[in-house]
Amino acid sequence: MIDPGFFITFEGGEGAGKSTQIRLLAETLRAAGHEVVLTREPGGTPLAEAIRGLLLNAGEPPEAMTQALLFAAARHDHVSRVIRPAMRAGQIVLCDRFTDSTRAYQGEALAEDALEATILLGTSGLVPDLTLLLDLPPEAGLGRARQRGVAGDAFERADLGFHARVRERFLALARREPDRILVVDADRPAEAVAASIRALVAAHSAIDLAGAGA
Ligand code: T5A
Repeated sequence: MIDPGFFITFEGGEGAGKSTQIRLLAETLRAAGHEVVLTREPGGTPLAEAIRGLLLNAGEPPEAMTQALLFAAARHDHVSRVIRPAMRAGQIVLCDRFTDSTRAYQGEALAEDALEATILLGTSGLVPDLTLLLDLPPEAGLGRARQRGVAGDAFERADLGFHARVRERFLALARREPDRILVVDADRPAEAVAASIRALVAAHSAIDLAGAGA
């Protein structure tokens, strides 16, 4: 059975503006009268948030397969307890990072078939209806993230070359699935990025952005 809800994921490198943009889109959708669930990965449930702490605050990141399995375990809890129920209830789910982050970050060290096997376990086959890839040079994103003055997590501390390769893997995924993954130039003021996102959502979904309260 096809769920009546709609599932949008936000992807991109560190500091690309995902949290900022997901909040702005949620405000627009709620003002238009939609029921919206805003969530994130790793996280979204108490168990998955605990796994997030293990992954991001570890001194040394665990091996890539251990990472992928922990992301999959967190995601399974998140999908089954939060995302699927919301989709069944006809809600719009906005998620800050999802499976494409696993492909872009853990894809460096793992063979594709092994990585896809962990992704399938974590999602039970759930694929986003739409993915907005916020793209900008990693220097700019890391600079933004560091300006907040919060100590970087285990992934943020990786070298610039790693983040440049993460960006390339995200862009390669967008080339492979151009109908699902839409690239947004995130190297612009937040309001300009938000306007592009509203236009893309309007053009690529049946969601009415100008509904009731808009
Ligand atoms: N990970 C995750 C994996 O390795 N595999 C996986 O499967 C998954 C799911 C998650 C880490 O886990 C890894 C990837 C990550 O390294 P996280 O805390 O979610 O960690 O990290 P980020 O997603 O990178 O979170 P950030 O908060 O750093 O980045 P955002 O959400 O992209 O950016 P945002 O909106 O918080 O903005 C950052 C700063 O920039 C400013 C904001 O005000 C803020 O100060 N800003 C702008 N400044 C100028 N112009 C704009 N347009 C701006 N937009 C925002």
